[in-house]
Amino acid sequence: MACLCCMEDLDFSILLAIEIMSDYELLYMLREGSKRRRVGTSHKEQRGRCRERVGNSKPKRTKLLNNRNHRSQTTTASTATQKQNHHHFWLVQVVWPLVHMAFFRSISALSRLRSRVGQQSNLADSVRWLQTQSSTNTDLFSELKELVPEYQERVKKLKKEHGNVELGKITVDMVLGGMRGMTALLWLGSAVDPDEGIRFRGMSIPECQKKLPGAFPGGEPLPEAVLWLLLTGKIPSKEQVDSLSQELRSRATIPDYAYKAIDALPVSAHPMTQFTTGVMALQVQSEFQKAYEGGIAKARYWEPTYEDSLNLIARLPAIAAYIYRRKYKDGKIIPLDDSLDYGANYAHMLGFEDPEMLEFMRLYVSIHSDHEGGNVSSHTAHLVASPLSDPYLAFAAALNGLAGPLHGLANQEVLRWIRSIVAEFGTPNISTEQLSDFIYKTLNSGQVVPGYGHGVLRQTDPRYTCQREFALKHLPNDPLFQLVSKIKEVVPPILTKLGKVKNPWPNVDAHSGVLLNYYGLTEENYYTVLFGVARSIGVAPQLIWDRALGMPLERPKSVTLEKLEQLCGKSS
Ligand code: NMX
Ligand code: MLT
Repeated sequence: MACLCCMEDLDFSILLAIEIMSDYELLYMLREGSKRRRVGTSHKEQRGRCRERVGNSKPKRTKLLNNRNHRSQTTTASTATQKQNHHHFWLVQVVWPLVHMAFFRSISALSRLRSRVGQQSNLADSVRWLQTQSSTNTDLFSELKELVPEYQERVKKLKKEHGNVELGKITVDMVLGGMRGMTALLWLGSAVDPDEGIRFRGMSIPECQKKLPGAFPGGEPLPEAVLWLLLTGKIPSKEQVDSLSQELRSRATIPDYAYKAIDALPVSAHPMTQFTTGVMALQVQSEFQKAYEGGIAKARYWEPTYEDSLNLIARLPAIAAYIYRRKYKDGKIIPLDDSLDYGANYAHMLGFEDPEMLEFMRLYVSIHSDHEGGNVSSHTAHLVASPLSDPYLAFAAALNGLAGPLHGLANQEVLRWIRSIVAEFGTPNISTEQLSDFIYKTLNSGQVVPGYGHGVLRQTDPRYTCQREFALKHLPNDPLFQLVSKIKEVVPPILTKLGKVKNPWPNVDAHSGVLLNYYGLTEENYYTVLFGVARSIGVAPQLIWDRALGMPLERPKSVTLEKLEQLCGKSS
């Protein structure tokens, strides 16, 4: 700690303290490790982790302990009472080695941090780096289990000490305006800044692309990595992500009755209707429902919620692919490939093998996963889960919200609209004037321009931008991509001129369709199913945390029109 006092840079001191704390945490783990209840393979892995860490420091420890043994033997010979021996034993055998170890590890931490901080742009980056370094556990459940008490404590403290802090005021506009701008939900995984867009656990999309493991070096972030990040707040290593990929594959078996439930619908049913039906059929296997009926204690609700969530995420691609093949292809199921990651496997089961399409699917699923808690699908899932409905019930409800054209169905509407432009002019290669006329035609017929505008964003959606970058790299000459680029120039000034649109810029849905179409997924009515599969990766972590944090049943207060008028009369 002496080193800390010499530090001029406060950030650096904080980093050092974090590193030292993680060393003490390790000592604590070594001591407490045997007491922990272990689950499945995670037990082995955590034991492995302890062994590995002990193993690494063994030479130092052995030397120290040998020295202490030597001194201890000498001392024992010269002391008079057993009591003194006892005290000395603890001092020499336990306390002194621990102090030594912490000291030397702090010195080594200091030197590691010195070199590391030089490479980091800011404190947040360095803290995240440290968080990554502090975990080698490849079992997500046990990783989460370690975090739960800490988060519970934080929430308890907030409630106890700051329960009355005001976060804003509620206006009539908010009540009549879809609760825009009303901060009323806790959501751990992500937050949307109106100008910068989404951050997953504080990380922007470019940061995720740089720091989360991909299928190959420099590849797009793997959806499994996003899941790990959203759930734990930690950047996973490639080893952790590979382990999660494997775990998801091992959970991906679909009961036959789920296919039969979908088959009971006419093939003409919209893919989203078929998808929700499939998810409802999967609910039959809910671990949470079983555990609740078996009388599980509230403190452990999150555990079967975790099981349901991982099973749900694991099984969605196969259900979704079945719907695609049933509706648009030969109806034959393409089995999961045990060598592929989550996003690539989904593409493979749909029937695509082009490595570029597989890579696009990784990006697609990652960026569509989460968009804080207030969007219709995420909020719906959280609301429906709040009376302890299990994750399948909650997610099926979320999908029904996603299926609305102002939310997730917009991706379908965008490609349909783009196709109608091409149909109108007989070519995608049209002038700015022609495009402008078409946009006015859309608006004058009382429709919205799909893919533009947002409830929170006030700038171009970074999810649009990263898809554009992908397109620029892989399909710059695609005529529909070029049309999408032209639309991005022409729509915003027109929407701005209307004077009422708060965000004239493109959102995530403005771009995805042309990329999917380019790679051969041309059936736009299916696009929202892709969005739905991805959204499970953002929603499920929050459902788990809702149970771990004991979040209550959601039940806001409504107001009648008469009461609202009366309240307004009073305040004017
Ligand atoms: N085209 C035409 N009018 C629009 C558009 C648009 N793209 N966006 C907003 N407006 C209108 C909106 O209909 C409203 O008109 P009115 O007062 O006559 O009802 C007015 O502008 C004010 O709306 P905003 O406050 O700017 O937007 P709001 O937060 O209410 O709605 C959306 C957000 C996303 C629902 C809206 O922008 C929209 O309908 N966009 C097109 C559909 C779309 O792309 N949805 C996908 C959103 C992303 N996602 O994946 O979920
Ligand atoms: C989403 O991804 O959920 C959409 O952008 C809608 C939203 O955030 O409201």
